[in-house]
Amino acid sequence: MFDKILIANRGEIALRILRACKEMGIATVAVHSLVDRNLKHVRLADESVCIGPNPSPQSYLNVPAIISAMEITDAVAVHPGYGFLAENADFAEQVQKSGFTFIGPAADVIRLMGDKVSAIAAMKKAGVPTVPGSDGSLPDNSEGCLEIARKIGYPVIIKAASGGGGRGMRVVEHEADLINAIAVTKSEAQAAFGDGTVYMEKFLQNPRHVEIQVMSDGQGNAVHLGDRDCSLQRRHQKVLEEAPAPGIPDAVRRRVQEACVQACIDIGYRGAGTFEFLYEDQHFYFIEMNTRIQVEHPVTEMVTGIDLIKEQIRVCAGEKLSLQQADIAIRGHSFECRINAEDPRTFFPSPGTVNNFHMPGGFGVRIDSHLYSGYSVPPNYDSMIAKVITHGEDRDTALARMRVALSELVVDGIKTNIPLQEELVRDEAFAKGGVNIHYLEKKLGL
Ligand code: MV4
Repeated sequence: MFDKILIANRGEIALRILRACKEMGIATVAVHSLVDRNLKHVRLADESVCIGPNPSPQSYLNVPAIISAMEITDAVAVHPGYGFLAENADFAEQVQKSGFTFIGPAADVIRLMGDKVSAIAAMKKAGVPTVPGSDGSLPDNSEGCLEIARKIGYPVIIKAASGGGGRGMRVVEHEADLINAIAVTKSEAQAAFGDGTVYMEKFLQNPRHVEIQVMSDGQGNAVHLGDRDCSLQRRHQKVLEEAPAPGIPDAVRRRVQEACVQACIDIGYRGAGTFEFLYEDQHFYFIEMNTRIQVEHPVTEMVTGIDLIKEQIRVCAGEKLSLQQADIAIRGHSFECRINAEDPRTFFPSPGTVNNFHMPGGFGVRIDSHLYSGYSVPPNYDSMIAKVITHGEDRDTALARMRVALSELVVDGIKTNIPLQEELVRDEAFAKGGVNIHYLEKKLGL
């Protein structure tokens, strides 16, 4: 096992990783920007290093500073968390070339999944169901593109191969708009990602966002840990997630889960990963793979009883997967509400000092947060300040528990989205289960 891990992140996920390391007897190094010197995990880490000024390009994205911090502290591995450098293949490669271990898949696997065209091709080959589409990047000639779209049937969606997470895509309803839409998406992609490669898919009108969690050791062993429904989102930012995804027939679910496991083995995947699908009319359609631990991983931990961070660290240290598929059972239901420092109406970020923080508690309630009374939310980073997670023996119990938990939560001094979450957990359609990706934005009148 690793002697010492450097945590290349901040906030709640840095604290989550720190706790896992401590439980495993692994020494910890926190790296932080100037403004983050009083973060909870920095105080609790064995060592800490200031890696730069507040803007993330100069601190949490500063690769030389992070690798230098590993050298100075004798850390042997780096956990990237989510965001920042978590899916940066060049970072993973540099870490490895410097003689350290990146806690995640090999750099070339990150690269394979970062290019959505190659990711979809790899998944198709492994038997994972994909969206009917162009089967590779679009050709340069208009006639070829028109032909592909005619075969798929309108509406279609043009996506940038280097995009993902909702960046660089455009829906086309009519043939008359196709060629222009391709040209615009291409030039935007070239400007944003330095890669103008685009591909085409059938546009699914009312899907749900359902994702499958996997863990794999890169030595031929892989398992899935069930699914999550993350359909409640606004502008591609998830707001409230749950596990398992409600109302999916067992046979449909089993087929896609097995395909994901096979895909992990095929690509030599190592670590925690997530297969993102659109789910519509009882069919799964693969769209992207995330090669990191995700924000919403706790709902999977709650229903499986498995510590995903500890398992991720173990397999990335070269241990064989200790889990067997037959030992993994989904028990009950879990919800996660993301609490953001933002205006509940305008969604504008609202940094500032938290005068008073009261955490909910009780049976089946978990809070992942770095907040404490007196903590100042800086304006420089993501506005998520806490995750309220509940578990119950069934969906109604877990949801009732969330209503109680949110009613206890107090974050004084800054604006938060707690009022929005309070409303969502009382929403009738949401309580029934299975709302689609447009539900929240429609409800908000966007
Ligand atoms: C789609 C789609 C409909 N059809 N692809 C948005 C984020 C990126 N991960 C993929 N996205 C979508 N791809 C096809 N073929 C609709 C979306 C989409 C979406 C997906 C998941 C969660 C929220 C979303 C909100 C708007 C659009």
